[in-house]
Amino acid sequence: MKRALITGITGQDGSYLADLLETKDYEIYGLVRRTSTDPFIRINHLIKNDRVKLIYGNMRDKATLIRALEIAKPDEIYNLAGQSDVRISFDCPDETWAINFEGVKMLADEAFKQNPKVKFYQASTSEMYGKTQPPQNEASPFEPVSPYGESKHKTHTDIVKALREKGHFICSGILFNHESPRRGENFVTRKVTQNLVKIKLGMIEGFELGNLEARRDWGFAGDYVNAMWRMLQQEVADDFVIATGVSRTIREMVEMASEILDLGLTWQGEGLDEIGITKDGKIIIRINKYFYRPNEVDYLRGDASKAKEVLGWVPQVSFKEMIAMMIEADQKILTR
Ligand code: G4F
Repeated sequence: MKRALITGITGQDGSYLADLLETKDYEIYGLVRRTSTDPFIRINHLIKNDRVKLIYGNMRDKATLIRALEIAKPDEIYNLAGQSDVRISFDCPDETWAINFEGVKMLADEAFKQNPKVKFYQASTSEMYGKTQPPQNEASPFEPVSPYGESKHKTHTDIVKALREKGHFICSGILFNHESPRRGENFVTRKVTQNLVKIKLGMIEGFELGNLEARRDWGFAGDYVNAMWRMLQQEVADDFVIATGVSRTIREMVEMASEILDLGLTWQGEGLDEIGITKDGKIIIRINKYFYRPNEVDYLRGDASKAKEVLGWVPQVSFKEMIAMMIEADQKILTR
């Protein structure tokens, strides 16, 4: 039986990955940070069935990482822990750096020290491309524009590439945006599905958004964790772009969610004065400068041909199916 250590197991990706590894009969260990709220909501089903063993730890605390590795004795490590909120990284650059770079360095150095043969997956990101124009693939240059993107880029070059040159098995999964009903409420897709459902149910009148024109390549998180696993089943470690190849604006995403809920959304005005109105004439969306980034990644559209060719990976869930799935889940939660 293979043993896996997942950092960030309570997050969206960690929880889907744990579900996947359970079906493959892994012994699963999860690194969990202590918080004052219940972080286990996404993996409660696995805890109750005793399918994951949780170890308290923190990417900023080396002793806890050493201990987690000693307990888990992993064959595979999936490093999914991180400060993953791009907007917040502008407010908290030091914390972002400490977790996304220094923490990974401590974990990877100690992991290969304890077991030089361990296979290591590093959660890299399309945010590293920054201003690079699409389609972005493994050969495209990186031009990050946020502290988050910079921290991930430096980890990709100075940790992943450097350790691989020394002969270790370490991969970067350059994942484009991936969403699901388990997505955190601060990310734009979930914020939109949740708030539109609340509007439909008469729980709120409206909500605010930032830049509607940025383009993202959105896939389903459940598909993307499958790509992570495939990367670590290869003989040779490598980096892979994971994306759908289709890009949409935030505006188009909002329109699709509104259409599924039959809100009859139309737009009026421009820039910060733009509003979204329902067919009943209610203003449900306003624009707030606060939600704009100091520096924006304007256009992401990934080319995942290499993942298709080498890993045999192709996305299974369409964008519309994913948004519908998120709306259905939010309806269930909010009418409970
Ligand atoms: O949903 P987002 O916050 O995701 P973002 O910044 O693209 O980052 C996500 O994907 C990355 C992969 O490229 C990951 F590495 C990262 O960890 C994270 O998972 O924002 C998407 C877009 C942005 O252009 C943002 O400016 O939506 C725009 N947006 C417009 N209004 C908003 C809002 N984003 C948020 N979070 N909230 C808004 O009200």
